[in-house]
Amino acid sequence: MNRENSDMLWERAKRVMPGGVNSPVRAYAAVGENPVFIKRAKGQYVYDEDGNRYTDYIGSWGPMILGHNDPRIVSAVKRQSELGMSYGACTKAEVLLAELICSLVPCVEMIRMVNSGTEAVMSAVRAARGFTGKSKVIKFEGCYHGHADMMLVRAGSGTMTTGSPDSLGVPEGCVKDTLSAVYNDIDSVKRLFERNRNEIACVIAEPVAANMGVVTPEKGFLRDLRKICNENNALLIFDEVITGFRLGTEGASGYFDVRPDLVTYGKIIGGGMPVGAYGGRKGIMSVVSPLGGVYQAGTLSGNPVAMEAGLAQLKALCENPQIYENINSLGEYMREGLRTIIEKHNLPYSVNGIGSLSTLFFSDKKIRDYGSAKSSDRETFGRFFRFMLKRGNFLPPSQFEAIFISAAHTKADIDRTLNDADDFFTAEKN
Ligand code: HOZ
Repeated sequence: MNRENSDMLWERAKRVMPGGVNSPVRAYAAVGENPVFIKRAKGQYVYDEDGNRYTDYIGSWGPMILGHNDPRIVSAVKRQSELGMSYGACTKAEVLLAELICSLVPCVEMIRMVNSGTEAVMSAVRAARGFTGKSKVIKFEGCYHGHADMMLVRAGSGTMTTGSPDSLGVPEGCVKDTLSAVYNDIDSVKRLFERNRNEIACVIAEPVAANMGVVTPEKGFLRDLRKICNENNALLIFDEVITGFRLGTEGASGYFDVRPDLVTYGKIIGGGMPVGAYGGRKGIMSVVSPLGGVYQAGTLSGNPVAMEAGLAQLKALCENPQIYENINSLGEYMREGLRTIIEKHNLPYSVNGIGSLSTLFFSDKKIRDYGSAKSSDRETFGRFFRFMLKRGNFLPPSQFEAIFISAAHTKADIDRTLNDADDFFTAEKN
C-alpha cells in the first residue's frame, strides 16, 4: 500500500505541531507506524491522501453513528452555513436541540451546550460542587473525562496509551480533591466515602468505560454507585461522551436504567461537529449562571452549524430506531467472529463490548478495570494494528480505545475484517 503523501505530510506535521498532531492518539506512537492522513470519507469508509480506502472503525471516535457524510447532516450544515456560521447570540436551533435531548433522556430536564466533552465535564463538576457546597470528586482509574486539570489523574485514552496517566503541568492543588476508585469495585468507592465523610461532591463515571478499551459495568455496579451517592448526598455524573445516543436514544442511563444527576455529552450531539453539553435535574442545573452562581460561558456554545448538524443526526436516529438494532447486532456479530478466531487459534485473548462498541484485548486476564486492561500485550496489538491497516482496516491505533460500528457498515465489511484478523493470527503462528 503506497502511503507516500501521508508520509510526506507526517514529516511536515512534526515540524510545526507537537508530536505532529493535534491529539496524541493520532500520532500512532503506540503502534509503531506513521499516521495515515485522511482526505475524505463516505459511509463506512475513509480515504487517505494517497487514495487508499479503509473500512473505518473509529468514526471520529463515536459521532458518526450514521456513517460519514450522511446526506441529512451534510444538507443541514450547508443550509445553516449559508445563513451564518456563528452569531454569539440566541438561535432557534439550540432551543430545538435542547428540547429534543430533554424529551429523550428522562434524567435531563435542563441542558447547557458547550464545545467539547472536556468542557462539559469541567462544567458539570463545577455545577456539582456549587450545588452540594462540597469539593471532592471521585473518578475511576482508566476512565477518561477529557483533559481538564482535575481529571488528569490515572486517566484513560491517550494518557494511558502514552503511559502518562497523570500529566505534567497540573499543579498539586488542582488534583488534591480528585480521588481515584477502581472501576467495577464498589468497595473501593465505599472506602473513599468513608475516609472523606461529607466532603464528596460527586462521583463521575463512564457508565461503559471506553477509554481503557471497552470495559462494561458489572451487574449492579452502576446501581450501587447510585445508592452510595444517595446515601452520602453526593451527585452521580455519567460521562456519556461515548455512550450517549449510541447505546440508544436514552444512552447508557436508559440502557442500564440508572438515573444519574448530571450527564455530559460530546461530539455525538453535534453529528461530528465540535460540541459538548451537560444536563440534569432542573434543581441542579439552576445553579448554572445566569440562573445561579456557578459561572460558565462560551461564545461558540450552541453554535448554529453544530446545533443543526446535531439536530439532523438525532432526528434521524429517533425516526429510525431500527438503526440501533442494526449497529448493535453488527457489534455482536463482530465480537462473536473475533471470539471464534481466538478460539480457533487457541489464544488466551478476550473480546469486550456492548452494542456497537468493542475491544479485542491481547491479554489472558478478564478485563474488568484499569489494572487488568494494562496487562495487555501492546507489542502484539501493534503488530495486529499494522497488519490490519495494510489490509485496509482503520482501527483505533491503541489497545485502550474502542472499535466503533456505524449504520453504514455491512456484514460484508465485518466479514472482510474478520478474515483479515484470522490471517493475522495464522501468520503469527508461522
Ligand atoms: N481521546 C480520543 C479517544 N478517546 C482521541 C481523540 C482524537 O485523537 O481524535
